[in-house]
Amino acid sequence: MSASSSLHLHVPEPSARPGQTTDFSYLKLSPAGAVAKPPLDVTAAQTAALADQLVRVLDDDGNAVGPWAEDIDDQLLLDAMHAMLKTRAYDARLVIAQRQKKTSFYIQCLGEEAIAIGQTLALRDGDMHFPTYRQQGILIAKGAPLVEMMCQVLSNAADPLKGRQLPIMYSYKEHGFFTISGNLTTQYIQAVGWAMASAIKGDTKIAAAWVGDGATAEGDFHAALTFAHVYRAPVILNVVNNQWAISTFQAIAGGENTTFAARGVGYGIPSLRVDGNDLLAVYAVSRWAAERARSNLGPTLVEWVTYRAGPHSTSDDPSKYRPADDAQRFPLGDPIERLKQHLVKRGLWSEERHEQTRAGYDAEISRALKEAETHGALGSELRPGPAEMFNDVYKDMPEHLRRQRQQLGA
Ligand SMILES: Cc1ncc(C[n+]2csc(CCOP(=O)(O)OP(=O)(O)O)c2C)c(N)n1
Repeated sequence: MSASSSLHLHVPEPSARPGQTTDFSYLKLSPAGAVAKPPLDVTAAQTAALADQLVRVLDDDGNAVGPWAEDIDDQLLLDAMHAMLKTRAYDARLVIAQRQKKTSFYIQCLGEEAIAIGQTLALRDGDMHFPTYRQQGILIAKGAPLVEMMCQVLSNAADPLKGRQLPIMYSYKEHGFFTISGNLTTQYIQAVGWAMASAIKGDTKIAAAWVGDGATAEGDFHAALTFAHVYRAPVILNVVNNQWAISTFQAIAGGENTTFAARGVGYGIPSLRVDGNDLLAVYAVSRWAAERARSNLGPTLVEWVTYRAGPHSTSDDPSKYRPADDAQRFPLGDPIERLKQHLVKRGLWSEERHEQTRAGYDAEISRALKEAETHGALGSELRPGPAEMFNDVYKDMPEHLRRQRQQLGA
């Protein structure tokens, strides 16, 4: 390129659009077992090379290999499988409920189940997650009440949030699940503040911050990393790189020729890039990061490489912007299939048991939805009364809100 050629901007594009075939070589995968496990007190600079590789435990044959392969309790792996199957069944049923006009909106986490569930199982009760709308697996892994969660999605008379929130924007303090906000990335800096508060109080609890690849482009992401590094806050900074932010490819959020894990290194935060469809890798790395946080060694940033296998939401049609077979061709496969292969290999699981468990959850979820619907669904009269609209804006209702409530006759 000659120095006198005219300037132009580079606009990143995915390698394929509908009807074409994605070239996934941009992912730069490491073989299972190939990436080192550093000591807990590793420095950010020492993780620079790791942030460009990919921690993986499960190989193509379902064996657990390498330095991150831990002695994981059989029961924990079975719990993870159950939570993943239950989450997938929950999502599938609520997508249909949206099509049946029982709710206005839904967001599934298809293909990303291992990440939220693996990390939840690695943390303790009392730790606090600051999730996005795509970590319902946290609630399901923690055994949150399914019927009540569905009542929130249906905005019905039993909705714990009284119909004030868009479906799926749950809030469960008792399950360590911070109130979801529609404004991307706000929770990231809030998680760091919560972790700082835990340290100020001399507590032992840690926070988990969650964000998507697209949302890392928000200013709050950078503020969160700075604060987390400066005060060595006990927080896990999760970046779920599912390659897409609605119709925009991760390259346009800043992922081209670099990784989201590499961002953390620049802020002085030890950072890893991990196979997000490998439950064993998710669990091992989450435990490592949690142990760092609990040992006052500060934050860890983890980029989880995965693929958003479903539409962004029930309002989205991915066939307009990406190849239809992308999820099937994604080289890290499906997290449930990969764990299944491993569990079968360990003699803990079988095809029959898998199918039975899957069908069992389908039935349980259908029953739960029926029960939730007895409290109302979209379009029914059973819903929170209009007076609820004025409560909880402030701790005590000010005069002008009282007047407005009166004007409504509520
Ligand atoms: C501040 C803000 N800007 C834009 C939006 C609209 N919006 C909702 S989800 C989304 C994409 C987020 O993508 P990503 O962070 O990659 O997460 P994913 O949905 O893939 O899990 C956008 C742009 C929003 N909710 N908030």
